[in-house]
Amino acid sequence: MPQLEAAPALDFQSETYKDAYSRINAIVIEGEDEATSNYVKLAELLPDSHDELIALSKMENRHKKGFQACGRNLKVTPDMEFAREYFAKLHENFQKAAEQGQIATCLVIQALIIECFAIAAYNIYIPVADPFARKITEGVVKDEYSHLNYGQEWLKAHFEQNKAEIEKANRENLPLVWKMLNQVERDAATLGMEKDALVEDFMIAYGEALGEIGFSTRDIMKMSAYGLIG
Ligand code: Y39
Ligand code: FE
Ligand code: FE
Ligand code: FE
Repeated sequence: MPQLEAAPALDFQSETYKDAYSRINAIVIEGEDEATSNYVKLAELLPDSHDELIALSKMENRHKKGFQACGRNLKVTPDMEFAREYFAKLHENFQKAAEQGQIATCLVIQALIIECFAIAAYNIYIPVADPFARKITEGVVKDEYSHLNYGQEWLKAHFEQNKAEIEKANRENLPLVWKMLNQVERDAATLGMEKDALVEDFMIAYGEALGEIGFSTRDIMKMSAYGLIG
């Protein structure tokens, strides 16, 4: 459901807001940091796209710096320990896939699932963000679409030989994102971000990406359902 227009005004300096921000801001910083290293790893695995992937990695590092500035601007200390724990399982799955040279799995985790999570979160955050963070996030979200597009194009070009691996990666990783979303539902609501809106934006972006790659509507329905049933 779309967010209501007449939401109560947010007090960006209240202790309640800043407490929730310390976790959400940390998640975003940690996510951008992991994305930075994930694209370096992908650059090693895909020598033909090496320079392009290094460029994506540098964008992620800039995003991280932007979001660190958002935290400083609100005088919030991000809870990085919480954030590292938050990403631990997805991080582990990416590392394992990279060690085994499973490029399609790495791309599903970073360039599809994590990018769609970022796109949903940033689009929903922009209208309720403080003015400083809004400007930063508007710049960042444009980049995230180009990252999603990279993954989409590669998976589309290598669809037939990777279809089963993509389905397996979806089944193993989509439920994790669902848990992650549930875990911060309350904090997100404190920042004015409704879970329903996040889920809706995520599913639209993710479903469209799967369709672009070559999955049928029936496949997309089946694959999306794994998020819900775990
Ligand atoms: O590709 C990217 O830049 C993605 C790493 C960033 C992840 C962002 C994760 C956002 C989760 C926010 C949760 C709000 C409910
Ligand atoms: Fe990013
Ligand atoms: Fe994630
Ligand atoms: Fe990204």
